[in-house]
Amino acid sequence: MVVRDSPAQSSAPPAQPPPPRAPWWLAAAVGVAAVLAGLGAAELVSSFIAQNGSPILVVGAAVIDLVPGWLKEAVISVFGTNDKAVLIISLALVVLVGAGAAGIVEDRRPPWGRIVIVAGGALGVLAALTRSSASLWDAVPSLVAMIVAAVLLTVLIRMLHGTLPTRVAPRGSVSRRKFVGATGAAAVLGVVGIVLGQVISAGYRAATTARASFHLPAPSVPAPPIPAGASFPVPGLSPIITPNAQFYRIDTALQIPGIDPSTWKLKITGMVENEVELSFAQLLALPLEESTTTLTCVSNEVGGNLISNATWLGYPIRHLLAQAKPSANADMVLSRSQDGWTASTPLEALTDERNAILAVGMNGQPLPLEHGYPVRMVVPGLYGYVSATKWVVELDVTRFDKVTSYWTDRGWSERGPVKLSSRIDVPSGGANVKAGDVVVAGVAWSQHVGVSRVQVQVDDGSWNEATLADAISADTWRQWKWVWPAGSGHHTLRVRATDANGKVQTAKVQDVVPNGATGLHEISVSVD
Ligand SMILES: Nc1nc2c(c(=O)[nH]1)N[C@H]1C(S)=C(S)[C@@H](COP(=O)(O)O)O[C@H]1N2
Ligand SMILES: [Mo]
Repeated sequence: MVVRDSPAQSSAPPAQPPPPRAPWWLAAAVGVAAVLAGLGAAELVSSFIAQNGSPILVVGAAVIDLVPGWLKEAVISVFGTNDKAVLIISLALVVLVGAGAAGIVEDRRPPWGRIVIVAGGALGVLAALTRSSASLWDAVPSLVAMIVAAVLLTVLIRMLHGTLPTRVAPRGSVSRRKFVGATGAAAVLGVVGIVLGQVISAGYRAATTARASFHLPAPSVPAPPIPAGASFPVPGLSPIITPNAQFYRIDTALQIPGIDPSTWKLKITGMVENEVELSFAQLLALPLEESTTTLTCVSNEVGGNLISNATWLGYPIRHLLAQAKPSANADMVLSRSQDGWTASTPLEALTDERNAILAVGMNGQPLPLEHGYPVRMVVPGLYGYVSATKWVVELDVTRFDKVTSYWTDRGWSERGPVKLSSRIDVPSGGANVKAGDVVVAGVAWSQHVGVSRVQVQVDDGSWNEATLADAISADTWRQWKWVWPAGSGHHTLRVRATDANGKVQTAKVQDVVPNGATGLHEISVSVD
Protein backbone atom coordinates (compact mmCIF):
# COMPACT_ATOMS: atom_id res chain seq x y z
CA MET A 1 0.00 0.00 0.00
CA VAL A 2 1.13 3.46 -0.79
CA VAL A 3 0.34 6.16 1.69
CA ARG A 4 -0.85 9.08 -0.39
CA ASP A 5 -1.99 11.45 2.32
CA SER A 6 -0.15 12.76 5.28
CA PRO A 7 -2.03 14.48 8.12
CA ALA A 8 -0.17 17.69 7.43
CA GLN A 9 -1.43 17.75 3.87
CA SER A 10 -5.05 16.95 4.54
CA SER A 11 -5.21 20.14 6.55
CA ALA A 12 -3.68 22.08 3.70
CA PRO A 13 -6.24 21.98 0.87
CA PRO A 14 -6.65 21.85 -2.00
CA ALA A 15 -3.39 20.38 -3.32
CA GLN A 16 -3.65 16.57 -3.70
CA PRO A 17 -0.26 14.91 -3.47
CA PRO A 18 0.84 13.75 -6.91
CA PRO A 19 0.46 10.01 -7.48
CA PRO A 20 3.69 8.10 -7.09
CA ARG A 21 5.70 8.24 -10.23
CA ALA A 22 8.31 5.65 -10.97
CA PRO A 23 11.40 6.18 -13.12
CA TRP A 24 10.17 5.80 -16.72
CA TRP A 25 12.52 2.96 -17.50
CA LEU A 26 11.26 0.87 -14.59
CA ALA A 27 7.65 1.39 -15.67
CA ALA A 28 8.64 0.52 -19.24
CA ALA A 29 10.35 -2.66 -18.04
CA VAL A 30 7.13 -3.66 -16.28
CA GLY A 31 5.19 -3.16 -19.51
CA VAL A 32 7.67 -5.28 -21.47
CA ALA A 33 7.66 -8.05 -18.84
CA ALA A 34 3.85 -8.15 -18.73
CA VAL A 35 3.55 -8.33 -22.52
CA LEU A 36 6.27 -11.01 -22.81
CA ALA A 37 4.44 -13.11 -20.21
CA GLY A 38 1.16 -12.63 -22.09
CA LEU A 39 2.73 -13.65 -25.40
CA GLY A 40 4.43 -16.64 -23.78
CA ALA A 41 1.14 -17.90 -22.36
CA ALA A 42 -0.54 -17.29 -25.72
CA GLU A 43 2.08 -19.21 -27.71
CA LEU A 44 1.81 -22.18 -25.36
CA VAL A 45 -2.00 -22.18 -25.50
CA SER A 46 -1.83 -21.80 -29.25
CA SER A 47 0.55 -24.72 -29.73
CA PHE A 48 -1.99 -27.00 -28.08
CA ILE A 49 -5.47 -25.79 -28.98
CA ALA A 50 -5.19 -23.35 -31.88
CA GLN A 51 -2.00 -23.59 -33.87
CA ASN A 52 -3.35 -21.17 -36.44
CA GLY A 53 -4.14 -18.63 -33.75
CA SER A 54 -0.63 -17.80 -32.51
CA PRO A 55 -0.66 -14.01 -32.07
CA ILE A 56 2.85 -13.77 -33.50
CA LEU A 57 1.79 -15.78 -36.56
CA VAL A 58 -1.55 -14.10 -37.24
CA VAL A 59 -0.33 -10.56 -36.70
CA GLY A 60 2.73 -11.27 -38.84
CA ALA A 61 0.53 -12.69 -41.58
CA ALA A 62 -1.86 -9.74 -41.38
CA VAL A 63 1.06 -7.33 -41.69
CA ILE A 64 2.32 -9.20 -44.77
CA ASP A 65 -1.15 -8.88 -46.29
CA LEU A 66 -1.51 -5.22 -45.40
CA VAL A 67 1.86 -3.67 -46.25
CA PRO A 68 1.76 -1.92 -49.60
CA GLY A 69 3.43 -3.66 -52.52
CA TRP A 70 6.15 -1.04 -52.94
CA LEU A 71 7.26 -1.49 -49.34
CA LYS A 72 7.28 -5.27 -49.68
CA GLU A 73 9.42 -4.99 -52.82
CA ALA A 74 11.72 -2.46 -51.18
CA VAL A 75 12.24 -4.78 -48.18
CA ILE A 76 12.86 -7.77 -50.44
CA SER A 77 15.28 -5.82 -52.65
CA VAL A 78 17.28 -4.67 -49.63
CA PHE A 79 17.11 -7.76 -47.43
CA GLY A 80 16.47 -10.51 -50.00
CA THR A 81 15.37 -13.79 -48.45
CA ASN A 82 15.81 -12.29 -44.98
CA ASP A 83 12.56 -10.41 -45.53
CA LYS A 84 10.69 -12.61 -43.02
CA ALA A 85 13.36 -12.03 -40.39
CA VAL A 86 13.13 -8.30 -41.02
CA LEU A 87 9.37 -8.50 -40.58
CA ILE A 88 9.65 -10.39 -37.31
CA ILE A 89 12.32 -8.09 -35.90
CA SER A 90 10.35 -4.97 -36.88
CA LEU A 91 7.19 -6.44 -35.39
CA ALA A 92 9.04 -7.38 -32.19
CA LEU A 93 10.38 -3.82 -31.92
CA VAL A 94 6.91 -2.35 -32.39
CA VAL A 95 5.49 -4.71 -29.76
CA LEU A 96 8.30 -4.00 -27.26
CA VAL A 97 8.06 -0.23 -27.72
CA GLY A 98 4.27 -0.46 -27.36
CA ALA A 99 4.65 -2.62 -24.26
CA GLY A 100 7.12 -0.17 -22.72
CA ALA A 101 4.78 2.70 -23.48
CA ALA A 102 1.90 0.78 -21.88
CA GLY A 103 3.98 0.43 -18.71
CA ILE A 104 4.83 4.15 -18.59
CA VAL A 105 1.23 5.18 -19.23
CA GLU A 106 -0.10 2.72 -16.66
CA ASP A 107 2.27 4.23 -14.11
CA ARG A 108 1.20 7.80 -14.80
CA ARG A 109 -2.37 7.62 -16.08
CA PRO A 110 -3.98 4.34 -15.11
CA PRO A 111 -5.85 2.56 -16.61
CA TRP A 112 -4.49 3.78 -19.96
CA GLY A 113 -1.71 1.22 -19.98
CA ARG A 114 -4.28 -1.56 -19.70
CA ILE A 115 -6.31 0.06 -22.44
CA VAL A 116 -3.24 -0.05 -24.71
CA ILE A 117 -2.87 -3.78 -23.90
CA VAL A 118 -6.54 -4.50 -24.59
CA ALA A 119 -6.27 -2.65 -27.90
CA GLY A 120 -3.22 -4.77 -28.83
CA GLY A 121 -5.08 -7.94 -27.87
CA ALA A 122 -8.06 -6.84 -29.94
CA LEU A 123 -5.77 -6.42 -32.95
CA GLY A 124 -4.58 -10.00 -32.42
CA VAL A 125 -8.16 -11.28 -32.22
CA LEU A 126 -9.05 -9.38 -35.37
CA ALA A 127 -6.00 -10.70 -37.22
CA ALA A 128 -6.81 -14.25 -36.09
CA LEU A 129 -10.45 -14.15 -37.11
CA THR A 130 -9.87 -12.59 -40.50
CA ARG A 131 -7.46 -15.31 -41.66
CA SER A 132 -8.96 -17.52 -44.32
CA SER A 133 -10.17 -20.76 -42.71
CA ALA A 134 -10.13 -19.14 -39.26
CA SER A 135 -12.13 -20.76 -36.49
CA LEU A 136 -13.35 -19.05 -33.33
CA TRP A 137 -10.71 -20.97 -31.35
CA ASP A 138 -8.02 -19.00 -33.15
CA ALA A 139 -9.06 -15.94 -31.14
CA VAL A 140 -8.31 -17.68 -27.83
CA PRO A 141 -4.49 -17.22 -27.76
CA SER A 142 -4.78 -13.45 -28.35
CA LEU A 143 -7.40 -13.24 -25.60
CA VAL A 144 -5.10 -15.15 -23.27
CA ALA A 145 -2.23 -12.78 -24.13
CA MET A 146 -4.46 -9.79 -23.45
CA ILE A 147 -5.72 -11.04 -20.08
CA VAL A 148 -2.35 -12.23 -18.77
CA ALA A 149 -0.59 -9.03 -19.86
CA ALA A 150 -3.29 -6.71 -18.45
CA VAL A 151 -3.41 -8.50 -15.09
CA LEU A 152 0.39 -8.60 -14.75
CA LEU A 153 0.68 -4.97 -15.76
CA THR A 154 -1.74 -3.98 -13.00
CA VAL A 155 -0.06 -6.15 -10.37
CA LEU A 156 3.51 -5.21 -11.24
CA ILE A 157 2.81 -1.47 -11.46
CA ARG A 158 1.17 -1.70 -8.06
CA MET A 159 4.27 -3.49 -6.73
CA LEU A 160 6.47 -0.87 -8.33
CA HIS A 161 4.54 1.89 -6.59
CA GLY A 162 4.91 -0.05 -3.38
CA THR A 163 8.69 0.22 -3.68
CA LEU A 164 8.65 4.01 -3.94
CA PRO A 165 9.43 6.23 -0.97
CA THR A 166 6.43 8.01 0.51
CA ARG A 167 6.05 11.16 2.49
CA VAL A 168 5.83 9.30 5.75
CA ALA A 169 8.39 6.60 5.12
CA PRO A 170 11.67 6.76 3.24
CA ARG A 171 11.00 3.37 1.78
CA GLY A 172 7.88 1.78 0.32
CA SER A 173 6.08 -1.27 1.63
CA VAL A 174 7.31 -3.62 -1.12
CA SER A 175 10.93 -4.62 -1.21
CA ARG A 176 12.79 -3.77 -4.37
CA ARG A 177 14.04 -7.31 -4.51
CA LYS A 178 10.51 -8.68 -4.57
CA PHE A 179 9.47 -6.33 -7.36
CA VAL A 180 12.56 -7.07 -9.46
CA GLY A 181 12.07 -10.80 -8.89
CA ALA A 182 8.43 -10.72 -9.99
CA THR A 183 9.11 -8.58 -13.05
CA GLY A 184 12.12 -10.66 -14.06
CA ALA A 185 10.19 -13.91 -13.59
CA ALA A 186 7.34 -12.63 -15.79
CA ALA A 187 9.77 -11.69 -18.54
CA VAL A 188 11.78 -14.91 -18.37
CA LEU A 189 8.73 -17.18 -18.23
CA GLY A 190 7.27 -15.22 -21.13
CA VAL A 191 10.35 -15.77 -23.29
CA VAL A 192 10.45 -19.46 -22.32
CA GLY A 193 6.75 -19.77 -23.28
CA ILE A 194 7.33 -18.12 -26.64
CA VAL A 195 10.31 -20.33 -27.46
CA LEU A 196 8.61 -23.50 -26.25
CA GLY A 197 5.47 -22.67 -28.19
CA GLN A 198 7.50 -22.21 -31.36
CA VAL A 199 9.35 -25.49 -30.82
CA ILE A 200 6.14 -27.42 -30.16
CA SER A 201 4.47 -25.97 -33.25
CA ALA A 202 7.45 -26.25 -35.57
CA GLY A 203 6.35 -29.60 -37.03
CA TYR A 204 2.83 -28.37 -37.56
CA ARG A 205 4.05 -25.22 -39.28
CA ALA A 206 6.42 -27.17 -41.49
CA ALA A 207 3.64 -29.58 -42.49
CA THR A 208 1.30 -26.64 -43.20
CA THR A 209 3.92 -25.15 -45.50
CA ALA A 210 4.57 -28.48 -47.23
CA ARG A 211 0.84 -29.04 -47.72
CA ALA A 212 0.37 -25.57 -49.20
CA SER A 213 2.84 -26.26 -51.99
CA PHE A 214 1.61 -29.80 -52.69
CA HIS A 215 -0.58 -30.40 -55.72
CA LEU A 216 -2.74 -33.48 -55.73
CA PRO A 217 -2.08 -35.77 -58.69
CA ALA A 218 -4.99 -36.29 -61.05
CA PRO A 219 -6.97 -39.45 -60.31
CA SER A 220 -6.44 -42.44 -62.60
CA VAL A 221 -9.98 -43.45 -61.76
CA PRO A 222 -12.17 -40.40 -61.14
CA ALA A 223 -15.15 -40.71 -58.84
CA PRO A 224 -18.40 -41.34 -60.69
CA PRO A 225 -20.08 -37.93 -61.00
CA ILE A 226 -22.50 -37.07 -58.19
CA PRO A 227 -25.97 -37.52 -59.77
CA ALA A 228 -27.86 -34.24 -60.10
CA GLY A 229 -30.72 -35.94 -58.29
CA ALA A 230 -28.56 -36.79 -55.27
CA SER A 231 -29.45 -33.58 -53.47
CA PHE A 232 -32.66 -31.75 -52.80
CA PRO A 233 -32.55 -27.95 -52.79
CA VAL A 234 -33.92 -27.72 -49.25
CA PRO A 235 -32.41 -24.97 -47.06
CA GLY A 236 -30.94 -26.43 -43.90
CA LEU A 237 -30.52 -29.92 -45.33
CA SER A 238 -26.93 -31.27 -44.96
CA PRO A 239 -25.06 -30.78 -48.24
CA ILE A 240 -24.53 -34.11 -50.00
CA ILE A 241 -20.74 -33.52 -49.93
CA THR A 242 -19.53 -31.99 -46.69
CA PRO A 243 -17.08 -29.10 -47.26
CA ASN A 244 -13.74 -29.87 -45.58
CA ALA A 245 -14.09 -27.00 -43.12
CA GLN A 246 -17.41 -28.42 -41.92
CA PHE A 247 -16.36 -32.08 -41.83
CA TYR A 248 -16.67 -33.42 -38.29
CA ARG A 249 -13.41 -34.02 -36.49
CA ILE A 250 -12.69 -36.60 -33.80
CA ASP A 251 -9.31 -37.70 -32.52
CA THR A 252 -7.24 -38.05 -29.38
CA ALA A 253 -4.48 -35.77 -30.67
CA LEU A 254 -3.87 -33.01 -28.14
CA GLN A 255 -1.56 -31.63 -30.77
CA ILE A 256 -2.15 -32.28 -34.45
CA PRO A 257 0.83 -34.29 -35.72
CA GLY A 258 2.94 -32.29 -38.15
CA ILE A 259 4.38 -34.85 -40.55
CA ASP A 260 7.05 -34.02 -43.12
CA PRO A 261 5.77 -35.74 -46.28
CA SER A 262 9.33 -36.14 -47.59
CA THR A 263 10.18 -38.41 -44.65
CA TRP A 264 6.75 -40.08 -44.30
CA LYS A 265 6.80 -43.83 -44.79
CA LEU A 266 4.18 -46.51 -44.53
CA LYS A 267 5.37 -49.86 -43.32
CA ILE A 268 3.33 -53.01 -43.87
CA THR A 269 4.65 -55.54 -41.42
CA GLY A 270 3.72 -58.41 -39.08
CA MET A 271 2.25 -61.65 -40.39
CA VAL A 272 3.22 -61.05 -44.02
CA GLU A 273 5.41 -62.85 -46.49
CA ASN A 274 6.94 -59.60 -47.78
CA GLU A 275 7.31 -56.47 -45.72
CA VAL A 276 6.34 -53.46 -47.80
CA GLU A 277 7.65 -49.93 -47.35
CA LEU A 278 6.17 -47.04 -49.23
CA SER A 279 7.25 -43.38 -49.39
CA PHE A 280 4.88 -40.51 -50.11
CA ALA A 281 6.40 -40.06 -53.58
CA GLN A 282 5.92 -43.78 -54.30
CA LEU A 283 2.33 -43.63 -53.11
CA LEU A 284 1.60 -40.60 -55.32
CA ALA A 285 3.10 -42.37 -58.33
CA LEU A 286 0.56 -45.21 -58.01
CA PRO A 287 -2.72 -45.01 -59.95
CA LEU A 288 -4.92 -43.16 -57.46
CA GLU A 289 -8.68 -43.62 -57.37
CA GLU A 290 -11.42 -41.32 -56.24
CA SER A 291 -14.38 -42.54 -54.22
CA THR A 292 -17.13 -40.88 -52.25
CA THR A 293 -17.48 -42.37 -48.77
CA THR A 294 -19.40 -41.29 -45.70
CA LEU A 295 -17.44 -41.41 -42.44
CA THR A 296 -19.24 -41.93 -39.13
CA CYS A 297 -18.08 -41.85 -35.54
CA VAL A 298 -19.25 -44.58 -33.17
CA SER A 299 -19.89 -41.80 -30.66
CA ASN A 300 -22.53 -40.27 -32.90
CA GLU A 301 -25.76 -40.09 -30.90
CA VAL A 302 -29.04 -40.72 -32.66
CA GLY A 303 -29.64 -37.48 -34.55
CA GLY A 304 -26.04 -36.35 -33.94
CA ASN A 305 -23.63 -34.68 -36.31
CA LEU A 306 -20.50 -36.86 -36.06
CA ILE A 307 -21.03 -37.98 -39.65
CA SER A 308 -19.86 -36.37 -42.89
CA ASN A 309 -19.37 -37.26 -46.52
CA ALA A 310 -16.39 -36.54 -48.78
CA THR A 311 -14.85 -37.54 -52.08
CA TRP A 312 -11.51 -39.07 -51.24
CA LEU A 313 -8.48 -39.64 -53.47
CA GLY A 314 -6.36 -42.60 -52.56
CA TYR A 315 -4.89 -45.97 -53.34
CA PRO A 316 -6.69 -49.24 -52.56
CA ILE A 317 -5.13 -50.93 -49.54
CA ARG A 318 -5.98 -54.36 -50.96
CA HIS A 319 -3.35 -53.93 -53.70
CA LEU A 320 -0.65 -53.18 -51.12
CA LEU A 321 -1.75 -56.10 -48.95
CA ALA A 322 -1.66 -58.32 -52.02
CA GLN A 323 2.02 -57.41 -52.41
CA ALA A 324 2.67 -58.07 -48.73
CA LYS A 325 0.90 -61.45 -48.82
CA PRO A 326 -0.70 -61.78 -45.35
CA SER A 327 -0.40 -65.19 -43.73
CA ALA A 328 -3.49 -67.39 -43.81
CA ASN A 329 -3.94 -67.14 -40.00
CA ALA A 330 -4.01 -63.36 -39.92
CA ASP A 331 -7.46 -61.83 -39.41
CA MET A 332 -6.75 -58.22 -38.41
CA VAL A 333 -4.68 -55.20 -39.39
CA LEU A 334 -3.54 -52.92 -36.59
CA SER A 335 -3.00 -49.54 -38.19
CA ARG A 336 -0.86 -47.08 -36.29
CA SER A 337 -0.84 -43.33 -36.41
CA GLN A 338 2.35 -41.31 -36.12
CA ASP A 339 1.19 -40.23 -32.66
CA GLY A 340 0.78 -43.83 -31.51
CA TRP A 341 -3.02 -44.14 -31.83
CA THR A 342 -4.13 -47.51 -33.21
CA ALA A 343 -7.17 -49.05 -34.88
CA SER A 344 -7.92 -52.75 -35.36
CA THR A 345 -9.59 -53.45 -38.70
CA PRO A 346 -10.75 -56.87 -39.89
CA LEU A 347 -8.25 -57.98 -42.56
CA GLU A 348 -11.20 -58.92 -44.74
CA ALA A 349 -12.51 -55.33 -44.83
CA LEU A 350 -9.14 -54.27 -46.26
CA THR A 351 -8.82 -57.05 -48.82
CA ASP A 352 -12.38 -57.44 -50.13
CA GLU A 353 -13.69 -55.45 -53.05
CA ARG A 354 -14.83 -52.47 -50.99
CA ASN A 355 -12.88 -49.26 -51.48
CA ALA A 356 -10.68 -49.32 -48.39
CA ILE A 357 -8.04 -46.75 -49.29
CA LEU A 358 -4.97 -44.89 -48.16
CA ALA A 359 -6.30 -41.41 -48.81
CA VAL A 360 -4.19 -38.38 -49.73
CA GLY A 361 -6.96 -36.11 -51.01
CA MET A 362 -10.27 -34.89 -49.62
CA ASN A 363 -12.74 -33.07 -51.84
CA GLY A 364 -10.05 -32.08 -54.32
CA GLN A 365 -7.66 -30.78 -51.63
CA PRO A 366 -4.67 -32.39 -49.96
CA LEU A 367 -5.90 -33.87 -46.67
CA PRO A 368 -6.24 -31.07 -44.13
CA LEU A 369 -3.77 -31.51 -41.26
CA GLU A 370 -6.55 -32.24 -38.78
CA HIS A 371 -7.95 -34.93 -41.08
CA GLY A 372 -4.70 -36.84 -41.33
CA TYR A 373 -2.22 -35.12 -43.65
CA PRO A 374 -0.36 -36.55 -45.46
CA VAL A 375 -2.09 -39.97 -45.46
CA ARG A 376 -5.06 -41.57 -43.69
CA MET A 377 -7.24 -44.63 -44.06
CA VAL A 378 -10.86 -44.58 -45.21
CA VAL A 379 -12.82 -47.83 -45.01
CA PRO A 380 -16.46 -47.83 -46.15
CA GLY A 381 -18.91 -49.39 -43.71
CA LEU A 382 -16.86 -49.27 -40.49
CA TYR A 383 -16.92 -46.68 -37.72
CA GLY A 384 -13.82 -44.45 -37.63
CA TYR A 385 -12.46 -45.92 -34.39
CA VAL A 386 -11.79 -49.28 -36.05
CA SER A 387 -10.74 -48.08 -39.47
CA ALA A 388 -10.11 -44.44 -40.28
CA THR A 389 -6.56 -43.98 -38.95
CA LYS A 390 -5.27 -40.49 -39.64
CA TRP A 391 -1.52 -39.72 -39.95
CA VAL A 392 -1.12 -43.45 -40.62
CA VAL A 393 2.45 -44.81 -40.67
CA GLU A 394 2.13 -48.55 -40.13
CA LEU A 395 -0.11 -51.48 -41.00
CA ASP A 396 0.67 -54.42 -38.74
CA VAL A 397 -0.94 -57.60 -40.06
CA THR A 398 -1.89 -59.64 -37.01
CA ARG A 399 -4.76 -61.37 -35.17
CA PHE A 400 -7.64 -60.10 -33.03
CA ASP A 401 -6.68 -62.60 -30.30
CA LYS A 402 -3.12 -61.25 -30.19
CA VAL A 403 -3.45 -57.47 -29.92
CA THR A 404 -6.03 -54.83 -29.15
CA SER A 405 -6.27 -51.20 -30.21
CA TYR A 406 -6.75 -47.77 -28.66
CA TRP A 407 -10.54 -47.82 -28.26
CA THR A 408 -11.05 -51.56 -27.93
CA ASP A 409 -8.75 -51.28 -24.90
CA ARG A 410 -11.23 -48.81 -23.47
CA GLY A 411 -14.41 -50.84 -23.56
CA TRP A 412 -15.51 -50.41 -27.16
CA SER A 413 -16.35 -53.42 -29.31
CA GLU A 414 -13.79 -55.27 -31.35
CA ARG A 415 -16.00 -54.99 -34.43
CA GLY A 416 -17.55 -51.70 -35.49
CA PRO A 417 -19.79 -51.92 -38.55
CA VAL A 418 -21.77 -48.69 -39.02
CA LYS A 419 -25.39 -49.11 -37.95
CA LEU A 420 -28.37 -48.26 -40.11
CA SER A 421 -29.63 -44.83 -39.06
CA SER A 422 -31.38 -41.66 -40.17
CA ARG A 423 -31.62 -38.04 -39.10
CA ILE A 424 -34.07 -35.15 -39.50
CA ASP A 425 -32.21 -31.96 -40.53
CA VAL A 426 -35.22 -29.70 -41.23
CA PRO A 427 -37.18 -28.41 -39.53
CA SER A 428 -34.73 -28.07 -36.68
CA GLY A 429 -35.77 -29.46 -33.31
CA GLY A 430 -37.99 -27.07 -31.36
CA ALA A 431 -38.73 -24.97 -34.47
CA ASN A 432 -41.91 -22.96 -34.98
CA VAL A 433 -43.48 -23.46 -38.39
CA LYS A 434 -46.57 -22.21 -40.16
CA ALA A 435 -49.50 -24.54 -40.65
CA GLY A 436 -49.75 -25.96 -44.17
CA ASP A 437 -47.20 -27.84 -46.26
CA VAL A 438 -43.93 -28.15 -44.34
CA VAL A 439 -40.88 -29.77 -45.93
CA VAL A 440 -39.30 -32.35 -43.63
CA ALA A 441 -35.91 -33.53 -44.85
CA GLY A 442 -32.72 -35.21 -43.72
CA VAL A 443 -30.20 -37.93 -44.39
CA ALA A 444 -30.15 -41.70 -43.92
CA TRP A 445 -27.24 -44.11 -44.07
CA SER A 446 -26.27 -47.72 -44.00
CA GLN A 447 -22.72 -47.61 -45.30
CA HIS A 448 -21.72 -50.38 -47.64
CA VAL A 449 -25.27 -51.75 -47.68
CA GLY A 450 -27.32 -48.81 -48.87
CA VAL A 451 -30.67 -47.28 -47.93
CA SER A 452 -33.84 -48.34 -49.75
CA ARG A 453 -36.58 -46.55 -47.89
CA VAL A 454 -37.20 -43.73 -45.39
CA GLN A 455 -40.44 -43.12 -43.51
CA VAL A 456 -41.64 -40.31 -41.28
CA GLN A 457 -44.16 -40.54 -38.47
CA VAL A 458 -46.08 -37.62 -36.96
CA ASP A 459 -47.00 -38.16 -33.31
CA ASP A 460 -48.29 -41.71 -33.15
CA GLY A 461 -49.78 -41.79 -36.64
CA SER A 462 -48.97 -44.18 -39.46
CA TRP A 463 -45.62 -44.11 -41.26
CA ASN A 464 -45.41 -41.87 -44.35
CA GLU A 465 -43.14 -42.67 -47.29
CA ALA A 466 -40.40 -40.07 -47.81
CA THR A 467 -38.95 -39.43 -51.26
CA LEU A 468 -35.32 -40.57 -51.58
CA ALA A 469 -32.77 -38.53 -53.49
CA ASP A 470 -30.62 -40.55 -55.92
CA ALA A 471 -27.96 -42.64 -54.21
CA ILE A 472 -24.32 -41.86 -54.96
CA SER A 473 -23.40 -45.38 -53.90
CA ALA A 474 -24.14 -47.80 -51.08
CA ASP A 475 -21.17 -46.25 -49.21
CA THR A 476 -22.64 -42.80 -48.80
CA TRP A 477 -25.54 -41.27 -46.97
CA ARG A 478 -28.70 -40.48 -48.88
CA GLN A 479 -30.98 -37.46 -48.65
CA TRP A 480 -34.71 -37.83 -48.16
CA LYS A 481 -37.67 -35.47 -47.91
CA TRP A 482 -41.35 -35.56 -47.14
CA VAL A 483 -43.97 -32.85 -47.36
CA TRP A 484 -45.97 -32.69 -44.16
CA PRO A 485 -49.47 -31.23 -44.21
CA ALA A 486 -48.97 -29.69 -40.78
CA GLY A 487 -51.92 -28.79 -38.58
CA SER A 488 -51.51 -26.42 -35.63
CA GLY A 489 -50.34 -27.63 -32.24
CA HIS A 490 -47.25 -29.31 -30.85
CA HIS A 491 -46.10 -32.34 -32.80
CA THR A 492 -43.39 -34.96 -32.72
CA LEU A 493 -41.70 -36.01 -35.97
CA ARG A 494 -39.89 -39.33 -36.08
CA VAL A 495 -37.84 -40.91 -38.87
CA ARG A 496 -36.77 -44.45 -39.70
CA ALA A 497 -34.84 -45.97 -42.57
CA THR A 498 -34.79 -49.40 -44.18
CA ASP A 499 -31.58 -50.76 -45.68
CA ALA A 500 -31.10 -52.40 -49.06
CA ASN A 501 -31.54 -55.83 -47.46
CA GLY A 502 -34.98 -54.88 -46.13
CA LYS A 503 -33.83 -54.46 -42.53
CA VAL A 504 -35.81 -51.75 -40.74
CA GLN A 505 -34.02 -49.33 -38.40
CA THR A 506 -34.73 -50.38 -34.84
CA ALA A 507 -36.57 -48.15 -32.37
CA LYS A 508 -34.75 -49.86 -29.51
CA VAL A 509 -32.66 -47.25 -27.73
CA GLN A 510 -29.03 -48.15 -27.19
CA ASP A 511 -26.21 -45.90 -26.01
CA VAL A 512 -23.16 -45.21 -28.17
CA VAL A 513 -21.04 -47.54 -25.99
CA PRO A 514 -19.91 -50.20 -26.94
CA ASN A 515 -20.64 -50.26 -30.66
CA GLY A 516 -22.87 -47.38 -31.75
CA ALA A 517 -26.22 -45.87 -30.80
CA THR A 518 -29.59 -47.15 -31.96
CA GLY A 519 -33.08 -45.71 -31.73
CA LEU A 520 -35.11 -43.33 -33.85
CA HIS A 521 -34.40 -39.63 -34.24
CA GLU A 522 -37.35 -37.52 -33.23
CA ILE A 523 -37.87 -33.79 -32.95
CA SER A 524 -40.69 -31.66 -31.60
CA VAL A 525 -42.14 -28.82 -33.63
CA SER A 526 -44.76 -26.16 -32.89
CA VAL A 527 -47.16 -25.32 -35.69
CA ASP A 528 -49.33 -22.20 -35.73
N1 LIG B 1 -4.58 -40.96 -35.54
C1 LIG B 1 -5.88 -41.00 -35.23
N2 LIG B 1 -6.74 -41.38 -36.18
C2 LIG B 1 -8.07 -41.43 -35.91
C3 LIG B 1 -8.55 -41.09 -34.62
C4 LIG B 1 -7.61 -40.70 -33.64
O1 LIG B 1 -7.94 -40.41 -32.48
N3 LIG B 1 -6.28 -40.66 -33.98
N4 LIG B 1 -9.89 -41.15 -34.37
C5 LIG B 1 -10.70 -41.98 -35.23
C6 LIG B 1 -12.11 -41.75 -35.05
S1 LIG B 1 -12.80 -42.30 -33.59
C7 LIG B 1 -12.90 -41.21 -36.03
S2 LIG B 1 -14.57 -41.18 -35.86
C8 LIG B 1 -12.30 -40.68 -37.27
C9 LIG B 1 -12.72 -39.25 -37.50
O2 LIG B 1 -12.09 -38.74 -38.65
P1 LIG B 1 -12.22 -37.20 -38.98
O3 LIG B 1 -11.72 -36.45 -37.79
O4 LIG B 1 -11.43 -36.95 -40.20
O5 LIG B 1 -13.69 -36.93 -39.19
O6 LIG B 1 -10.89 -40.71 -37.23
C10 LIG B 1 -10.34 -41.87 -36.70
N5 LIG B 1 -8.92 -41.80 -36.88
MO1 LIG C 1 -15.00 -42.04 -33.73
